Amino acid sequence: AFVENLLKHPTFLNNTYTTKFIDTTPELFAFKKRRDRATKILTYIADITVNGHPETAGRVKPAADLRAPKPPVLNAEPAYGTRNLLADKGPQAVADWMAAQTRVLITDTTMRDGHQSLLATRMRSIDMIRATPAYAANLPGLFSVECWGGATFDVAYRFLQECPWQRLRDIRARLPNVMTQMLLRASNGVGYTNYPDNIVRFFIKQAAETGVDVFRVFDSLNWVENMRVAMDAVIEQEKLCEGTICYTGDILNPDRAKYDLGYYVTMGKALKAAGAHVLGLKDMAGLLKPAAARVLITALKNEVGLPIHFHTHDTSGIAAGTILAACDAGVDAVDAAMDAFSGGTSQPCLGSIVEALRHTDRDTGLDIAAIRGLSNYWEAVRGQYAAFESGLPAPASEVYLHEMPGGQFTNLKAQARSLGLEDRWHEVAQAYADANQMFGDIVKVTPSSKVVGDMALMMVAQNLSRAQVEDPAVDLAFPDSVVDMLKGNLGQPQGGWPAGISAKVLKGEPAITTRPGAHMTAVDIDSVRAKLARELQVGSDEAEGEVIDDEDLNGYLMYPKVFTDYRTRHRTYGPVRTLPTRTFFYGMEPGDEITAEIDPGKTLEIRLQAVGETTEEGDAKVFFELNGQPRVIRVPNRA
Ligand code: BTN
Ligand code: 3PY
Ligand code: ZN
Repeated sequence: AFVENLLKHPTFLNNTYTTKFIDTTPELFAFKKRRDRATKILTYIADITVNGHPETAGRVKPAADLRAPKPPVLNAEPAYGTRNLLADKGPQAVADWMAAQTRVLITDTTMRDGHQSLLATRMRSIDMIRATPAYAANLPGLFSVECWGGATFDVAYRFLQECPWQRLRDIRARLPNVMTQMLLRASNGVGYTNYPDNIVRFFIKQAAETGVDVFRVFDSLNWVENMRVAMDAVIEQEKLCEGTICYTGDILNPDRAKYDLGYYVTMGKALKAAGAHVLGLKDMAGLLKPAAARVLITALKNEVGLPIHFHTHDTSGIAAGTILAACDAGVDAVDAAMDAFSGGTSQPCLGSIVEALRHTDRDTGLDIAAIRGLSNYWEAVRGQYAAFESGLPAPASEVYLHEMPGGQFTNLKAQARSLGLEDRWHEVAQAYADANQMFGDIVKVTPSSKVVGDMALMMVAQNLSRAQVEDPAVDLAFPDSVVDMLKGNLGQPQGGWPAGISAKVLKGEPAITTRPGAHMTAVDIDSVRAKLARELQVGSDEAEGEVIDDEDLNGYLMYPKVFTDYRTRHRTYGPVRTLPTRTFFYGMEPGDEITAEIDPGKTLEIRLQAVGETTEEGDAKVFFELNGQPRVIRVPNRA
């Protein structure tokens, strides 16, 4: 009944939604492809069962008695929500509606920043897709569901062996009434470096078509000049453009005068002039303290006049206090993560914020039982990813020293571990702060935060002080990312790059001070498509049925090697995104039975019978039952 309702939904009918499978697979080949895909999936399960998954080796295993995640019961048909308003009346009407609300509007970040900040971005699409109908049915009053962009794009292809576009399409199909939201790094797209303007536009057009409603656009140096191409493209797509200020420093601290109240108000006005429908305030490290939030939100409300959407991280443990202060000061919308994915380096707790505001004039009106139902589901989901828990056991005021973004913290810690520096973490934190000052006290958010992180790891690994790094007499090889940034390839920070360190890093090479995109030639997208088709041998027997559509091309343009590696693995392993998460990361035990829905209504029932001896050639024989029929799969035993 839900699907029927969805299909009849006016917004849905207006859309050109079809599944990619229908688009790209001639019916003629359906039978053959189904059989092939089943064999591929069995090969994957056999491989992981015999050899283990490279990413979970040596990591904590999920509890053996972990309850299976059970999505909440749907209470109602999806009620009219923000997405309907956007489709009916356009983005300016959504912004006007926001400004007219007394209640605080809430964005749920669980499916993007929540797992990016707590689980190294490893949440798989299947766990999201199963939750999405409950958002549509039980929480239609949410402002938006952040579920795409940031690091999720890259990680989907690179580590999860799944297509990020398909994730978006699948979420969109189940969320007809509430806006989806993505995080876009302006000219850096969803990557780590500036892309040519036409690639940025091509990407945004595709994201809008596949299903993004709200684009939170930021620049890693807060350079509005470098945000215009992306903002214009969002506006052209008639989607909600959230032009975003990244917050750093402390407006109440006279020693950090570079980023004072005037700086943020000026930037807010520039974003409004650039066409933002909504002003995003992105406190990526969680540095905005409650008293400062009161001052900042009040000033931005009065002097910019756009509705304000506030995002923060709970690394310090006081982010909920900041949110409540922002609510007092008249913020329009705030981000929070479902309880089970909140706290620490993630967003503060959604259910608790909703309850804190209950029976006040800013009551969100959200159903706390519906929130609990979803959070209980997310709690069971999180348990399956125990191998990727990397976090912070307790709140840490150290964040005010290092100023690391919540989304970077666990990643940098993992990088430090891989370099053997984990027990020197507090030195990394200090070096990060020193590197920031050395670069002139910059905004630190992807990708500028990665550059500061690379510099900090080098300083700790080589026992270098800031003074030594800056000393012209000490010869050093700097990380590539540092050279690239000081060449101007990420854009310009407030006040420009410091002359001393620039001269030392650049060793006489030239730097630009104008917009990087203005120096890049447009990519000929159709010739890239042809080249990629040749490289992947699309049209050959091996690639039977494959096409390179605009979504694929966008993946390739952002991450060429990551994309082609993904496609190559896909040929061997098939649609492994349909496997349950435990199977994907740990394989199966003899006697286990799972199902995998490889197309709507087409389900594989898979039972692992036994893992046989390894042959003289080094192959393990793995015995399955597939839809009741015996199947034997051989995989190389590398264990
Ligand atoms: C990765 O590349 O780390 C994630 C994708 C999984 C690749 C598969 S897992 C089974 C086989 N064994 C490997 O080491 N890689 C592939
Ligand atoms: C990203 O760009 O991925 C971020 O989360 C920045 O905060
Ligand atoms: Zn964030």
